Amino acid sequence: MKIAIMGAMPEEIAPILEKVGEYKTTKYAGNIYYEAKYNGVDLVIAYSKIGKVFSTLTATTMCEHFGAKKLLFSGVAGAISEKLKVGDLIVATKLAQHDLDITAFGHPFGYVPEGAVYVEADKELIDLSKEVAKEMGKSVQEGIIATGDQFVADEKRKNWIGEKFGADALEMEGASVAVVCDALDVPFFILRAISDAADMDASFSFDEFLETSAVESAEFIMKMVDKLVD
Ligand code: OS5
Repeated sequence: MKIAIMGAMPEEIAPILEKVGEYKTTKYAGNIYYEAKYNGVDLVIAYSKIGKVFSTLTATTMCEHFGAKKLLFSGVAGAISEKLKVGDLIVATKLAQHDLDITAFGHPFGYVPEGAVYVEADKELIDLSKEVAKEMGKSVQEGIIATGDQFVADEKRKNWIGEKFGADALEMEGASVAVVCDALDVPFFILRAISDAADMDASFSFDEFLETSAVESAEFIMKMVDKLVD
């Protein structure tokens, strides 16, 4: 079984590449894919570049071209919930696109006909993450993640997203990856470590904590891989 591990930015997959050691690189459709054998399991690893379009392309490529049968996303996010602080981990139970808006036709935010506002992540992978959290002695929160093509650095926008979608954290790729995996029947898991509070200081906090938070997320994801291999 091949497992895909994706991030959006180089910093989000760097700790994973370091952990796997040796890999083969393949250029495909404008991205680099890293194929590795890790504890006897085949991995395909890539960063997509930022946003919903690039992450859709990468998730689709990992499943359809490289044959991934499960997809794990590792990265950072902005916090909405007051309970989430920099460095904390959040596992997405379901994801929504906060910038999808055809409300002029009477539809709710995040909805298009024949789609759904929320896409649910794989329950077995979420259960596995609880075991991993216990073994690592880490507290990992579960919650709703909202995705949009926008770096949110504004309290009002963040609160609106929190209220409209019941979201606990926000980022720019998770929901598009979720839509792809759901459509292709590939179980998926989205993990994010908090880098900022999506407020007026977000860009400074992001710059300061991108690397350390990305490592937090990547270490947890690799423990998930260890468990999946067992
Ligand atoms: O991937 C984007 C979404 N990520 C999660 C996130 C987030 N999303 C929305 N709002 C927030 N408050 C969020 N906090 C965390 C992180 C990432 C955000 S976009 C950051 C862009 C930073 C950057 N721009 N240029 N570079 C870095 C340098 C560069 C230059 C050339 C090639 C690559 C990088």
